[in-house]
Amino acid sequence: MERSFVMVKPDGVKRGLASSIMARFEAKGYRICGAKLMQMSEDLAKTHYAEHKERPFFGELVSFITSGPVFAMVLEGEGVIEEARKMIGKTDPKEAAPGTIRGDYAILKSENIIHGSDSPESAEREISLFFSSEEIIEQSSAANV
Ligand code: RTP
Ligand code: MG
Repeated sequence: MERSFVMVKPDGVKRGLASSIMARFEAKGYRICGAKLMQMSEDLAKTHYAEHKERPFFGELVSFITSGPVFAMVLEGEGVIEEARKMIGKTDPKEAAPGTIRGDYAILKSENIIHGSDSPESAEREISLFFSSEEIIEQSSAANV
């Protein structure tokens, strides 16, 4: 079954939105198969966002994402990678539609509340970067009907 990596960023955790955001994914029907509050190290932040290392905002992005705890999740369900990105909304909250997480909770592109994997390759890479295999719990789909 398809899995994605989703993470409430430090701004979302500070504002007390982690549980509301997790609830949206559960209500949609995705299973939570891993979840934890964690403080990202600078090394982890640089590896996670390595695709942006040449961009002018890279330094700010790394300091923002390490500025406080994040709430990391592994979600499972059919089509979850693409659908979670739709639920998250566009990168710039000003362009994100109302009803999306960024559209409902954020204003600034630099503090846009949540990250979600953008492809099957990113999902696999990010899940293994943030979670050990023991931290991911297999759930039978029967338990979630
Ligand atoms: P994310 O990786 O955090 O889920 O966001 P995303 O896919 O929607 O956007 P991405 O292009 O991967 O950018 C990663 C994060 O970098 C910040 N950003 N700032 N100043 C800028 O032009 C700019 N562009 C991107 C955003 O905070 C974005 O979430
Ligand atoms: Mg991205």
